[in-house]
Amino acid sequence: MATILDDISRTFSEYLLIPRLTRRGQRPDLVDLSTPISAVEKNEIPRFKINVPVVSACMQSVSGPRLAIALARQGGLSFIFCSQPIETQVEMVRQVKAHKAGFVQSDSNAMASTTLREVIELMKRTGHSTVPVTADGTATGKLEGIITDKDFWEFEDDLDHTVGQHMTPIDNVIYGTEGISLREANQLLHRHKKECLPILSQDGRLTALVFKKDYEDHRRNPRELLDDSKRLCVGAAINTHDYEKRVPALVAAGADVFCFDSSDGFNEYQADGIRWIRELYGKDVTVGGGNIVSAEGFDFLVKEAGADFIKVGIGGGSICITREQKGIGRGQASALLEVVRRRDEYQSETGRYIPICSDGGLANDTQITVALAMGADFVMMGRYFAMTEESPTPKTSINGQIYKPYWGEGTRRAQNWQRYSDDMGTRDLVFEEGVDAYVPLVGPVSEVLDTTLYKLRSTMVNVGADSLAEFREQSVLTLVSEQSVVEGGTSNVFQFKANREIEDTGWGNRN
Ligand code: MZP
Repeated sequence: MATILDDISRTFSEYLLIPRLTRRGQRPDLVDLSTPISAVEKNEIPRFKINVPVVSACMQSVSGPRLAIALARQGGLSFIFCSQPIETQVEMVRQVKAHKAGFVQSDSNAMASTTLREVIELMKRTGHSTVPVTADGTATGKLEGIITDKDFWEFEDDLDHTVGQHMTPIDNVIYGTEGISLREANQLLHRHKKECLPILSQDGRLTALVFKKDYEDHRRNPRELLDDSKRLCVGAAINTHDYEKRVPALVAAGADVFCFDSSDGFNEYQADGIRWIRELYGKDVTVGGGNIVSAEGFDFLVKEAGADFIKVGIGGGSICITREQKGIGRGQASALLEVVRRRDEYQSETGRYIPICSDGGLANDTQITVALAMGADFVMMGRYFAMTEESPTPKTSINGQIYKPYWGEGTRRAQNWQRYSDDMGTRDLVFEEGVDAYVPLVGPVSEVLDTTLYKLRSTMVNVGADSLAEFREQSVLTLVSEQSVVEGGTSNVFQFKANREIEDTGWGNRN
């Protein structure tokens, strides 16, 4: 006979946190939100940490390069979707890695013989207004000068003139030499009132550029998630069908973290994939497994396969209809609590700490906080990021309000058969497990996330926690009755919507 669990499948909205002692001096802005994303060995520091506990979903309508850049600049991480050819995913990863703070390799170069017409076209195509002029027109050629959009007038000058006639020649260019620190480079920019500093090798070849705007960006975004070469970090989703080709290509492109993208990751194909990565790269590559919703799923992917982190969640996603279509899944709170309990037992037995990601179904800021209080180390969200300026989909006006399309990976539109079929037999989606929908536009990632994280930090202070680890340890949660949910809203008062056309500001009403 089937086993019937006593536990009811519960969701985050059924819980509330009980405040605990807040100590003098505790303040939201002093709370540390950094969190590990790779397995932490006993007495060792994590190999990979993110600065805020949020990552964006492995989805076409969510994690493109623009969002990945915006989120990494806020300290989080995007997982570029894998439901696309290897080459295009690699290109997206490259774009994020090219956006590095500090020393950048020039991707817009010209020769002295290039015409102004050609250089204007290059500037428009790349969006860069500073172009190094090298002997062979490459990013590493001998530097002959610099041309910027201030060196000519597009509608006055003869566009058949050459770059050589308008550029600042090398003798007048302020440059740094290879080996210079970023700090020294920024000091040179400051002293000479320059926007861009070329860095040259001993024999005069261009090796990198340092921009004033990157310095300013960094000052404005101190939480930025950077690798050792000061490039932004980015994650990449992979599947169980082509990881042997996809992973090496993504590693070469500079992807920092990998994550198997599967609606149900409790299977031998995924374990094979994780083991394959471990054998080839050892611990140099961080790889997450999932999705699972039970302790036995955790044991399988961690003990048998060696996953670095585990993603929890089946059927809770805002665009997901897996539970209706297939009758599998679990309430997200119940799933998370069971997996966290097993993770903690595993840590007591072995000393190894496995970060847990709560994936999908987070309907508002409170639920992010509850997920982290229950023991998640970070959360993965699709809808939240699909609603931002930087998501890859176009804005659409419907009845006077701006929306963005948001669709699941289990829709015919996404054609992500690999996520829903781990055996090699099926090539088509026979039925859909997701829907094609719209979400309201809420603004840039930086603004939306700032509010969310500020709320999280204030709740952590209410619980007396200075870090996410303390938050997990100290949190006391209570189940709520339907009546207490009603009590939690406003009661017996009138609210007027003067000057507010939209009452709900984005998260919607999924409580
Ligand atoms: P949400 O943040 O929009 O609620 O959920 C995003 C999560 O839903 C993703 O990270 C993924 O785990 C899951 N997902 C993506 N596509 C589908 C689908 O088509 C889905 N069913 O469930």
